[in-house]
Amino acid sequence: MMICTLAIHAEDVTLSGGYNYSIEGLTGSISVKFTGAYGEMGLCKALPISIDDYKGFRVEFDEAPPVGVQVKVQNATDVADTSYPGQYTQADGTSTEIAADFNTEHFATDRTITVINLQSNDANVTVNIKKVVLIKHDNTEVQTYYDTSVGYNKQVYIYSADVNFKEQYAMLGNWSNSSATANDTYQVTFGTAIGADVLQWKYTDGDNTDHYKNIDPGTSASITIEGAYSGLGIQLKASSATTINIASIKLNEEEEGGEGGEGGQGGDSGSSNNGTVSGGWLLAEDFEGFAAGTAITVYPIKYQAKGTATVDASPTDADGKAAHFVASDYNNIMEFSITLPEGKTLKDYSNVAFDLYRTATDTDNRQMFVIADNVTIHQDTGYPNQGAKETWVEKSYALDEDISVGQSFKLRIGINNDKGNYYIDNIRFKERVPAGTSYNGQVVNGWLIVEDFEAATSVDLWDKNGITPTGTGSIVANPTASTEKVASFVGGNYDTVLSISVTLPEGKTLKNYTDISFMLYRNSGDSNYKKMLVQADDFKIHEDDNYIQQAPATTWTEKSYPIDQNNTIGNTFNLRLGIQSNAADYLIDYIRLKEDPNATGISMIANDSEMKNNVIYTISGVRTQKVTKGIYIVNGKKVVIK
Ligand SMILES: [Ca+2]
Ligand SMILES: [Ca+2]
Repeated sequence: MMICTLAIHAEDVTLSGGYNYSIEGLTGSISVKFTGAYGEMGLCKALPISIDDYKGFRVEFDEAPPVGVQVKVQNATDVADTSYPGQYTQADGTSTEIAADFNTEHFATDRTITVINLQSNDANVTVNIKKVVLIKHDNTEVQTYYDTSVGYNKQVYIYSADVNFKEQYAMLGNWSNSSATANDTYQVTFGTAIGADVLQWKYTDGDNTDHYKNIDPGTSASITIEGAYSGLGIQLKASSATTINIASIKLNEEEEGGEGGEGGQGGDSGSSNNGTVSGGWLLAEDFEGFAAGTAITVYPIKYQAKGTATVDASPTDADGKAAHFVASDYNNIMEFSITLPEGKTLKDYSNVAFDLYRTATDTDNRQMFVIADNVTIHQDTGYPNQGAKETWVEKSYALDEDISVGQSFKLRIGINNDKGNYYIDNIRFKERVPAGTSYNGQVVNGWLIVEDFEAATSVDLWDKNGITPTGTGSIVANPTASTEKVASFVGGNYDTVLSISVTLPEGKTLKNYTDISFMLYRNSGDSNYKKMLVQADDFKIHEDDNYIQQAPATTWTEKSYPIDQNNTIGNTFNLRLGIQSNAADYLIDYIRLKEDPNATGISMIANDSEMKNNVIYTISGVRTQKVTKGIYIVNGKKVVIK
């Protein structure tokens, strides 16, 4: 059973062991990757030893280590000598053992051995150590254990099943990380459900502050610790001495898997696209890099933190992950650690956006908060509906040009609702762009950017009575991002709105899109309580039934409307949209169409193990449990099995 990886990046991290747990309980092999030339790791916990007690050693490997890997044996005299003498026994490239008697001539004077290390003269060499034994003069063998605190230029993976708790509390390891940053993530996941006897885990940060978290009995769990910890230990508390299975302990992302050939997965997560930029949007957090069940910090707007926040499977995609908040009181939202690219601060971005999915139980008409550290980016005025339930809606908020938030910060997002039950995904930031940079035609997060006005010099008007439009349409500077452009409409006659000529990508019609979205900014002089109209040519997408407040004044608000699929609008059309007002003074920007995932969304799934727990039909409509190569309908979605 090889589900355990313990991956420590040794360039800047050392594992110095723990207490009250038994490394003897590690039943599998330890895999060591030497990341640099002359990388080294300690092979022997029992040092110092005397050659009067032992005559030699043997190291067993799963496969023959390459020539260039050697065992180095030294005494204190050798260690003090900068020419590093000692006894070196090199791998022959074919044997799965490196073994030797201690050189009695070399150790004739100083008979106490202080170093037995494994060394690789070459970088990027991985070996799997099965067993290390010391051999006594009567040929009896004593198994010894690795001392992973010794050495450099190595990564250590331990492939194993179980760790024995000798007592109630066990420390799983101490890490020190001289170059730790606030964005580091330490993650421990359990390969099997942990027993009810493991109650709690604790970690101690670099300031020696203890942090505790309870574990739900009998459930698989993972622990995620984020922060700039220069020293860190993880302790589990059990009700009695016991054995638990550790699936993995990782610092940040494991660089690569499978080199040891045994890196099986236990509750592993998908790959994240964090850090990628698309259509001018930086994707900051898609949660794909987290294991399901990972705890998320709850941020209290006031009073103390309440509620449950975890990374869970996406409600619409069993393979995807999203942040899930279940409230138990008002004044709590989720908190995410964001680190922008090198040299950037929040001033370099004009918008923050994310996807919001409200479950059926999430109650309506509560306020959205978006806070970066202690700077409030957005708080709803009034109590608007945050969007349709049981579907993803995009929420986007403008960032002031003079916002003072640095490269790394805590982003606190959520709805102030004691009955809150919602998901957040794909937290992203729009780069402030130089004048004239348009992203029209690009697709960001499934949304086609139709018109951002960055390359526009004028905007047309349209009157629904077919008469000459009344009012003035123009391109003006964005009031919250002065280098950017937006469309302005001033005046009106209740029947005139903006008109934008749209050409969809080749082969697409309006039916390929399920929603339209744009940003609205009402200047302070804009007359309130008027109806919004959105139509494509003569096909009405949306018109308000009532005279509602479209948005609070002097802030950007996202407007989003579903598109009835019962339309015959083709590849090109005139998009007519705006507030039907006789005293209008508003801005519109960033008009987008949401791609229909059912029209375009054949997703790729790598193997059939990911298909478990799904409702699967063949393309001909026969329910099946087994899949081979081909196209299937999984949970109502078309999926290609490679
Ligand atoms: Ca996601
Ligand atoms: Ca714009």
